[in-house]
Amino acid sequence: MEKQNWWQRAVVYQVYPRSFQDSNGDGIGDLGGVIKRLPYIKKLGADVIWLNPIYKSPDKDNGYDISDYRDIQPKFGDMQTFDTLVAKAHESGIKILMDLVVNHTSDQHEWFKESRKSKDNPYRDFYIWRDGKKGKAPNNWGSYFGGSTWKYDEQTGQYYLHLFAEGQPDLNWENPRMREQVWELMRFWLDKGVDGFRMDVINFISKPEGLPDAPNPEHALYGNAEPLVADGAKLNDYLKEMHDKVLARYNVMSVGEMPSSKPEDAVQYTGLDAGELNMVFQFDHVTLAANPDPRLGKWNDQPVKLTDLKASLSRWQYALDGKGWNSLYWNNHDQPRAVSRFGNDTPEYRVRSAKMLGTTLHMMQGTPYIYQGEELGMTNSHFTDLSQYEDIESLAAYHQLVDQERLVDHDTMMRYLATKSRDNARTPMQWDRSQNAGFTDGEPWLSVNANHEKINAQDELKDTDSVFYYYQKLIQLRHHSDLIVYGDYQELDPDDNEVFAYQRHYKGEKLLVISNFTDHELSRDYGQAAAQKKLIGNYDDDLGVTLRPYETKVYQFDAGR
Ligand code: TEU
Ligand code: CA
Repeated sequence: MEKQNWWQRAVVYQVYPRSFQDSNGDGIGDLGGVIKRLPYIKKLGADVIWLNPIYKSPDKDNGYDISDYRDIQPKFGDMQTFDTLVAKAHESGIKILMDLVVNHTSDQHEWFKESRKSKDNPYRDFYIWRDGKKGKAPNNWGSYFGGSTWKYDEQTGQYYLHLFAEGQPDLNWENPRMREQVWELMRFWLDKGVDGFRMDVINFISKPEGLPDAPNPEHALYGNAEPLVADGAKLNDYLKEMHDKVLARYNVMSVGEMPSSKPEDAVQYTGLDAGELNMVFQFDHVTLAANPDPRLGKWNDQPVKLTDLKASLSRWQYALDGKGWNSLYWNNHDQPRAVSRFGNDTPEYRVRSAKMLGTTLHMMQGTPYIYQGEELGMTNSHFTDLSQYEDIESLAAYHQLVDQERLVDHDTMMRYLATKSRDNARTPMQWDRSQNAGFTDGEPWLSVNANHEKINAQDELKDTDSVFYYYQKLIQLRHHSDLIVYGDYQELDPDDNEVFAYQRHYKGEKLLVISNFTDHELSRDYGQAAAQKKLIGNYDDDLGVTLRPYETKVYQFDAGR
């Protein structure tokens, strides 16, 4: 390979603007807040900020339902504030990645308003309209947010497709005029100086010919159509066209969100010479816990087996090495908090296990993503009352599984939500110990986690042993090491269900990473005694083959050893 691109050495910090920092007391984070906190992100050392959608939106799905691609959500600010943000970020050497949501728009987008007017409207074919079948929906697909993916529209007597909420109609990518509009809006932002895109469910844009029934109606909730709509026949063509007509003309980065894509698919999309995308967000390692009942979709509270997690991450490391490029993430705005899910968020082990997880991920090959608050070891929200949840997915799932289908009872569902709800990641950023954690002077749109008195940026910035400074060091190590950026990957002892160990090689040098995923002491010998250097670890001293609870350590071996 050895093709060097700026995004291969970069670390991305994900900002969920709604929950990051409020600057005007309305309880909603905004662009002014992001500007205020740029020095914090700079101090951490991240190279890129990925902003979740900040466009004009009715907010049915927190901005993933866009009504105007060229305007800013008024709650978040205006175009002038946005331009200031980009300028200030660039002044501090930080790039800005926008969220591109073009599998669907809002039903309030002008295109859709036109489209639904009449069958011969010039925008009709911007969306996917079908006749019903015997008075019912055109097929049996279930939406991610409950019910059918089809919504009947009185005005023209046809149904439109929405894989997500009713207010999120799917765009028709078969239509070249529609695609041209997408290329134009991408150029609009790139010409403003943004540095690339994270592309929402971009592997869903090519729908299967004829829109056939899904073979698994029992998965009615949470996208039983996923196997059919993911990685469709024309996806490569669309991505190549996007690359040739837009991306190739700018020095920017692109990451496609791709639920259920397999490594073989990702090699095609991210192939270093394929001319499509730079990397994808795969979902393997965040969809491991199997649910005994497929009708429940993602809802369960099963722990993940370490051997499964290792196999999953390793599979992607091997498959893309030298051929494509990985993105590395433990969590984001859709996933539970890393330390609560894969580590241990009790007071005794939270800090140790957060550092252990960070190390395990950041020493792999790929571009690491840090979700806001992960660098503080922020935990799941631990909500106990349904009224505390705001997320459309969580509420729709409760409604369908508890009220309508009676598949689970209230208490069970509350446990599932506490484990998997997207709101776990969306509680406000914990800046300090004050009542609303320094997030807002007003009433926060989503409750602040009570543990902000113990877990917050202000305290961590005063403590040299904090998760924050540990992440800062992880980032610095990557910036200065070709071994970490480019080295190949080799998993050690795949059957070990307690320790995740792997090594990396580059030009004769070797990196050895050892992480204890348990709360007890273990002993493992990978020849660490022969290392020249210990790069980082989460205990001050080193007991050699002994691994204390959640201990992690990284060793470097010189060339020729
Ligand atoms: O998520 C896509 C996706 O696959 C969702 O099913 C998501 O992973 C799921 O909610 C997890 O349980 C993207 C966005 O990241 C998400 O916030 C949006 O709601 C969704 O697309 C629709 O735009
Ligand atoms: Ca605000």
